[in-house]
Amino acid sequence: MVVTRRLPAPVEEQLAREFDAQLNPADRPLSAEELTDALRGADALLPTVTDRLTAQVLAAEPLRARIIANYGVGFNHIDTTSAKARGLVVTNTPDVLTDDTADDALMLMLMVARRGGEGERHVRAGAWTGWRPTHMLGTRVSGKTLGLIGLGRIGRAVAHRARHGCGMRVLFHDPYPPPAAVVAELGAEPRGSVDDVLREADFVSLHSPATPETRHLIDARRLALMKRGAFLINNARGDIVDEAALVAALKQGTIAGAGLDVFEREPAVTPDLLTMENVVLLPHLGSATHETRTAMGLRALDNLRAFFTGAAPRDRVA
Ligand code: 8YV
Repeated sequence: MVVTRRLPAPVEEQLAREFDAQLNPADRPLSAEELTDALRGADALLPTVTDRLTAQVLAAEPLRARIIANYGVGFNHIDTTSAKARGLVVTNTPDVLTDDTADDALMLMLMVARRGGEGERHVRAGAWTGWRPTHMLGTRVSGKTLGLIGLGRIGRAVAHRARHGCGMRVLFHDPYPPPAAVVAELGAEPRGSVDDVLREADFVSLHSPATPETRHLIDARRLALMKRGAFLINNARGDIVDEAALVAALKQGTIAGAGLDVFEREPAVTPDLLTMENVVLLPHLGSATHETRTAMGLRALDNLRAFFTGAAPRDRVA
């Protein structure tokens, strides 16, 4: 099996015990040619978000691989239609990263509203002259209205934290909502459209998968629907937001700020964002804890183990 990136040590150790695993100790991203070679030479590939498994890569001939066990819940970097056409099974790693990713969304929300990033830069720059009643005032989070676009596993974990931790009112739109009992227990209020959520929310947090339908879901028109004092939070996928439109909206004061963990062209970030104080920028840290990154690896391993013992891998997505 080919493992495309360096993984936490307990995962690599277990992989090496159970499989003939080609690891990547230098952690250098593989090129398209190297990914194609891996599909030609190995029975399984364990890739992640930085590996673009396009139709062209998946056209590898002769194809030896039978399973792509993705490390991560999102799999928009894999052309699943082509994978299916080639008879490749694709799995992901849901559940284990839900709580940490929800924590990350809360962190972004609190940091941007309470000017956490800006304040930290201020202190580190030696610019702080001392406490004063009017210094660096931000926006209250507690008791405000949070609008969730997507109420899947992560959206629900964010709703729970926001409601019980910050006493927020939670609205959501999801074209595939969870059962009514789950929504009722969360105390989240459904809205019939994304636009309806945007009009009412003080904070909008994105928790949809990246699909052709959600590409640039948040565009100039929708940003203009948001309240002028509202903040946009995205730790789902960069593709969901039209980054150029977001930059324009931030420049024009259409919205108050943004907390971003993901970007359209990672690791590139639109240069204008780097100079804006009302924007929090994190390097795709959603699931980045020791606990979760190990659990993600072990979950990918579970899928591989099941597949090669002839059982159905529990996280099959294609
Ligand atoms: C990962 C993620 O860090 O799982 C996902 O979809 O975005 C993050 O948890 C990374 O993208 C690995 O796939």
